[in-house]
Amino acid sequence: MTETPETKAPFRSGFVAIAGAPNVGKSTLLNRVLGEKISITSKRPQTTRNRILGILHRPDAQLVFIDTPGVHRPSGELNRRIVATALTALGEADLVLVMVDAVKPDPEAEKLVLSHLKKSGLPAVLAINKIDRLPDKRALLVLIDQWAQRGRFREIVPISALDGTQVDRLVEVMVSLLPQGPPFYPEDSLTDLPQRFIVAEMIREKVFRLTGQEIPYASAVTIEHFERSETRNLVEIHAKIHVERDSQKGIIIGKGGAKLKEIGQAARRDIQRLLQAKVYLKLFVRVQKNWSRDTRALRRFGYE
Ligand SMILES: Nc1nc2c(ncn2[C@@H]2O[C@H](COP(=O)(O)OP(=O)(O)OP(=O)(O)O)[C@@H](O)[C@H]2O)c(=O)[nH]1
Ligand SMILES: [Mg+2]
Repeated sequence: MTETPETKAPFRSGFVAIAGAPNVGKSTLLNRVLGEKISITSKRPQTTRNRILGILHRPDAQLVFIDTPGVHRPSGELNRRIVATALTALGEADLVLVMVDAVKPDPEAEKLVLSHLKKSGLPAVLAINKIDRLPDKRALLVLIDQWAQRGRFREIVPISALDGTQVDRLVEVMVSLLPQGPPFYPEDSLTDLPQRFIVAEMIREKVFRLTGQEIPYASAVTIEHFERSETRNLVEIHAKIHVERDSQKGIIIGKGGAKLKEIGQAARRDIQRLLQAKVYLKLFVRVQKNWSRDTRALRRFGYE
């Protein structure tokens, strides 16, 4: 009996920055790839405000994804910091995953991303997302053709982050483009973010999803108290939702406290799943005038 030597593919690892216009589905893709929700999503643009790191472990590779805020022309101090966060992430990456919306182009943001990509000299893959919304295959072929002319992508992969179409294929492509090398993070780690941060994000997501008008953009969340009782598998959390005006506080609290209750209940469900424990969540609303323009407040709320 002859034995053939094992031809094992070399282990690959690296950082993948997910970059694109606001609302194209970057965070949805990250959650889909990880099979866990660590990055918040909403139908509104500018949901993500920080660099969100998520680690995918495979037998042959480790992909460290950096989900970034959507790139746009910033107005105001908060937005300026948010966009800077996104563009800085490019500097950390081995590979850039550019994401675009198949049905809603954003020429200004796309131009900005492409020009930074070019400056970085990094290899890039393009994901054309939301193809579930395209009328037919022909429309997709036209899009692929247009994008092939616009940028120098190693590969263009049409996907649907929402229903998972072609996401596996996209991951395979990215693995093949990563450098060879050992993993960066231990096998059981999903993110480098503290649990408290993700908890605050989950509350912010409910504010994004359950309130309208200017409220989402005028709010930030901080965790004031976080205590785990191991004996009872219970976590007690007190969080503050900061808004800029009394009128906004009124909207968040709602008639007889109904809106705040709704936000709390929805957030609690997500947080319980994340922490694998029963959660006692208490929410407070605080008015801090013009926090989004106040350097100290921005830093305290985590927007460096
Ligand atoms: N139909 C469809 N909707 C999608 C798909 N992927 C994401 N979405 C939706 O698009 C919206 C924006 O998704 P997000 O993941 O928050 O987008 P993002 O790029 O992270 O946005 P920012 O953080 O604001 O930059 C949400 O309502 C998602 O459900 C997709 O493949 N198909
Ligand atoms: Mg996002």
